[in-house]
Amino acid sequence: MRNAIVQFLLCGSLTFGIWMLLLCVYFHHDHVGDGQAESQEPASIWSLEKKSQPPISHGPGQTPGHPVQAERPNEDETKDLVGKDVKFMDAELLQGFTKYGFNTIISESLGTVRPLPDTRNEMCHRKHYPAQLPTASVVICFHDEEFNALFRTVASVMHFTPHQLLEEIILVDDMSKFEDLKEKLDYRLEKFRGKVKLVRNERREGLIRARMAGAARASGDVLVFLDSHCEVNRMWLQPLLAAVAKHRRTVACPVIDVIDPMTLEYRPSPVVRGAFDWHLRFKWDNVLSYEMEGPEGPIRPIRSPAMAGGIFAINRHYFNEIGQYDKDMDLWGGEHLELSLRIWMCGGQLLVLPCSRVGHIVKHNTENLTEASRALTRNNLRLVHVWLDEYKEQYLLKRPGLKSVPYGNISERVELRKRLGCKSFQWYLDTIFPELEASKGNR
Ligand SMILES: *[C@@H]1O[C@H](CO)[C@@H](O)[C@H](O)[C@H]1NC(C)=O
Ligand SMILES: *[C@@H]1O[C@H](CO)[C@@H](O)[C@H](O)[C@H]1NC(C)=O
Ligand SMILES: [Mn+2]
Repeated sequence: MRNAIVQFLLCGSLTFGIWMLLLCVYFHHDHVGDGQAESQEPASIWSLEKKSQPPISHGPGQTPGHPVQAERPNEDETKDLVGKDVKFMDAELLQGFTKYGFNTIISESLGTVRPLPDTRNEMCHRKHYPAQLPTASVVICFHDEEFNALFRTVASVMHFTPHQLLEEIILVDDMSKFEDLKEKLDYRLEKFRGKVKLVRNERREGLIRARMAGAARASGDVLVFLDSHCEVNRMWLQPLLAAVAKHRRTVACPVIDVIDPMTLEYRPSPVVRGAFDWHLRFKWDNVLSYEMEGPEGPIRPIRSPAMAGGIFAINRHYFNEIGQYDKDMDLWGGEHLELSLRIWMCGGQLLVLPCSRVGHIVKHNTENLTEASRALTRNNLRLVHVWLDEYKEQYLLKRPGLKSVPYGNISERVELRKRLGCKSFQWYLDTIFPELEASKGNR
């Protein structure tokens, strides 16, 4: 369908193109709504668009009147935005959106570096970090990413990271097809020679295995995973490294600021914690008030039941010890929740560091929905069968269609869980995420 849109545009049928876009937007919404009723996994554009957009997003799944909702973009806002601007949309803009999921005209005009607003709380300015911190290997995987967005990700890391803390940036090209990501990228990365390594997969592995490939080549003390359409902000790395250095089993996430897909405006996000519902859909949740008590108040690290997606820091050896990722998961989706459960249930902790800020483009999905949906279903089933204990039945009961969906051999992961001596899912519910248990009735 995407090709059809492009062709029609080339023929000058702009009106038709706009209608198609509106239809796409409408269809996405429709799909999100339907997803819950069907036995198939919900195909939210947010959860699907994970490679590019880990469910670092917003609206769907949040309860109405949620205070966070007003401050974070949600799907309806995005729809309005697209709807409002659609009359100004020219063919190039539309083509960029279909190909990359955001406004590539602005992305090109911004170039490779731009000034960013300091979105941190004032108290962060007075915070000091140890002089001796571990070094970081920043791992960025990409597949057919827009050149400037990718390059800005790398350039912002180079710009806002103290040289001595950055062991390397490892770029993993997960079999991109776009021409500008080949020689042109090699050539442009020359200026970061010595710091940036580019690894190219021989076949499409999906985000999960691409990350593992990147991690396997890293030599820094701490692995820091980023999406390929981010801009890190000032002092982004020190809070993450300090948290990981303090407790080896701490996994540290920054606050994810919003980069608007239409305007590429960089906007602050409130400090929220990651959560999910009984459909395993990620959502943001309010920070419990006691988490913000004490002298540090609003800049205190927040315990988070789940991570949003692909942006976090973890001790490299610890990452290996707790079993990296499930290599039999496909493309993307579910792996961030699987890792979150594994961290908490197997003796680690997951924190959001309010003084660390990383901007992330809230991309629209550009992937093949059939394939993405299939991968998400498979990945979630693997998670459910390994980690959910008796709650597995509860998950499957509402989705009889999933009973016959194959999810591969999970014995290695079950073995891993035993070997690590992990606690039960009931313990996780009781101790880390009681709000999920409480929401059982209205799931
Ligand atoms: C999406 O993937 C499915 C299965 O691989 C394939 O049959 C279908 O043609 C693809 N759709 C598009 C639009 O590429
Ligand atoms: C699953 O994998 C394990 C080893 O990882 C193997 O021993 C076992 O036979 C496999 N099970 C099936 C049904 O293939
Ligand atoms: Mn993303």
